Amino acid sequence: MSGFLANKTGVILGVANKRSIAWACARALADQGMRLAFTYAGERLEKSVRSLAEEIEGSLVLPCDVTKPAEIDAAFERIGEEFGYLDTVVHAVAFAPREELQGDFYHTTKEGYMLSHEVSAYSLTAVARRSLALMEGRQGSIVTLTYIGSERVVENYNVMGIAKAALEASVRYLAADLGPRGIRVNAISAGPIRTLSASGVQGFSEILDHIAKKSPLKRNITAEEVGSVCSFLAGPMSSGITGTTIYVDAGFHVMGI
Ligand code: 1JT
Repeated sequence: MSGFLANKTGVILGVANKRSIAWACARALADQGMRLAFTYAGERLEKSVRSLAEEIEGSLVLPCDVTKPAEIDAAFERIGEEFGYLDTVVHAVAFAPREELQGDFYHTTKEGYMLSHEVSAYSLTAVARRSLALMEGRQGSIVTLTYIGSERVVENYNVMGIAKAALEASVRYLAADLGPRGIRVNAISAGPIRTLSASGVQGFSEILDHIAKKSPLKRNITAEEVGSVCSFLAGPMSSGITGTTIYVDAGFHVMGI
């Protein structure tokens, strides 16, 4: 297969269904010739991920609940056995209990705080550590997803904003640690997109309307636009970029009032 990611391999964590940003990233990487492994968290998602992965030739599907160290170990061991090496990790995993994404932030429970950070922030470091051996000497690239709620107050985003701030700081520290090994680490700050995660978020339609009205491009972004930037960050065109956050948000983040 030709394409600028031919003979490269990658793993995507966080596909739930065909609307997932992770799925758009997978399509973009596969379109450039990358061979992919997909992970799913819990049996509930296995069928959906397997049926999507079937669309991508030669792909691998593995369980990996990022709160279970043994599952992360096993997933990377299998990737090593099947692929022999790894070039790209796409971390598209986040979770917070629904009740935490509404009302006042100060009501955040300790349990909600800890769980959201474990799944959405710490997991990047947990996964990065396991990928090192497989990425050695291959100019690897680690890409994660974030949201502007990490740097500005976005009503209802609440504890996820704190977790995404920790995730973005983790990107910088990991970039410094892994740069000497040739591994780059970056985040994509995506504008709001109607995905499974967004479903049930109070007032999500109003957020989309606001972006369409106020952003420089006067529209919302698509998951495919995030996928394109993901393939750019995975490939050789971004060889000088690490530790940073790239906005795929129709320019919304530059606006004041
Ligand atoms: C999670 C969820 C992480 C929704 C997310 C997310 N990152 C972005 N979104 C969409 C979103 C959500 C809210 C919002 C604006 C955008 C849900 C499951 C947990 C992880 O606030 C107005 C709440």
